[in-house]
Amino acid sequence: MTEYIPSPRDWVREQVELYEGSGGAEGVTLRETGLPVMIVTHIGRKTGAIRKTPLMTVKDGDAYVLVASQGGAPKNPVWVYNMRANPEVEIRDQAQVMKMRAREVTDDAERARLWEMSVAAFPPYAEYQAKTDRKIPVFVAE
Ligand code: F42
Repeated sequence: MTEYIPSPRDWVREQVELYEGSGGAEGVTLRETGLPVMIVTHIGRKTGAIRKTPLMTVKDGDAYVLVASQGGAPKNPVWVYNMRANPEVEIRDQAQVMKMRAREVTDDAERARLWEMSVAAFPPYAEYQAKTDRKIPVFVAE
């Protein structure tokens, strides 16, 4: 069995434990915002270990949009590199668990459409983009 390495960040690790431990009944929103969170399970590109990353839930029909905002930090979150190396992911949206493939969105028009949708779902994404010089990577899991 592949090893699971929890996030080194306490609040992230605890959210994953509560979310998965309750079968998607608890810990499913981002703190005071009350907005929905999903858990993206993927594989570390160097360790080969299982990684679990909570992200805001952004839906485009049956597909999910993954926004690598990391609060507008100057660097990409490292899950971006894991997903570029291995696009096979599992998305947990509350009690629903789905195997999907994550594709980085490179087409400008498609990114613009998905970005607008992401900001509508989670308005702070707009502030995060304004805070950083990097163009925030966007993936779509389908
Ligand atoms: N982050 C976002 O970017 N967008 C969101 O919408 C978002 C929402 C959200 C909601 C709830 C919540 O609890 C957290 C949320 N976060 C959101 C934070 C998100 O879950 C991640 O913590 C954040 O994006 C940082 O991702 P990260 O992949 O950089 O994680 C760090 C903390 C981490 O785990 N680092 C590990 C470490 O040990 O330092 C490395 C993990 C790793 O994947 N290692 C790879 C491996 O091989 O195993 C190697 C990677 C490499 O190339 O070096």
